[in-house]
Amino acid sequence: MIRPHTAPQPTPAATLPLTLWGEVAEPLSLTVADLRAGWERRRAEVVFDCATAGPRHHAFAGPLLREVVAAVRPRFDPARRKERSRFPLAVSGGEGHHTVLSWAEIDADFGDAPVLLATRMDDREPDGAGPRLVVPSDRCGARYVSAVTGVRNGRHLLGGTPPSEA
Ligand SMILES: Nc1nc2c(c(=O)[nH]1)N[C@H]1C(S)=C(S)[C@@H](COP(=O)(O)O)O[C@H]1N2
Ligand SMILES: [Mo]
Repeated sequence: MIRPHTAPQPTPAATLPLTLWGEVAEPLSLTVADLRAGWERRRAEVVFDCATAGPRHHAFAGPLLREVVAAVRPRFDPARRKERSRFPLAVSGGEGHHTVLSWAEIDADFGDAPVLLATRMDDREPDGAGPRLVVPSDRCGARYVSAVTGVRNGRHLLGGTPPSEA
């Protein structure tokens, strides 16, 4: 009987593509290689704090989240600031970890935060690790989601009528 050297491994989440979906004109799945090739690379040197592991210092590089999301054309009228001000983004990654941002945080007319989908950390480019959300303005590390597989866009994440008014 021929035995493989190693047992077959399940596909790690980190090798899955990143899918931009939700309230967008064109959903899109991107590999780490696509992210490197398709957008201008920005750098961010950051310090963030982890409740369990202490302060982390890293140099990240990759495209701006807002430029990648712009490619799928989120369904808001760009000329209407109120629409942009209430458009949410939910980012999911490895271990089922997920978080939310608002478009206004990253929009140049509002928070203008240079949030990245980093493909490089400390001069290493581990393709298997997947992209990492980098939020340089955050003091805590919880939104530095690693192995990002999804960015869900849209107003369906918010809104509605408070029960007290229904
Ligand atoms: N996919 C994923 N990303 C994650 C987490 C996680 O559990 N899963 N933990 C977050 C938290 S709480 C912190 S503090 C940082 C820790 O980053 P490090 O492991 O590179 O030090 O990762 C963040 N990103
Ligand atoms: Mo953390």
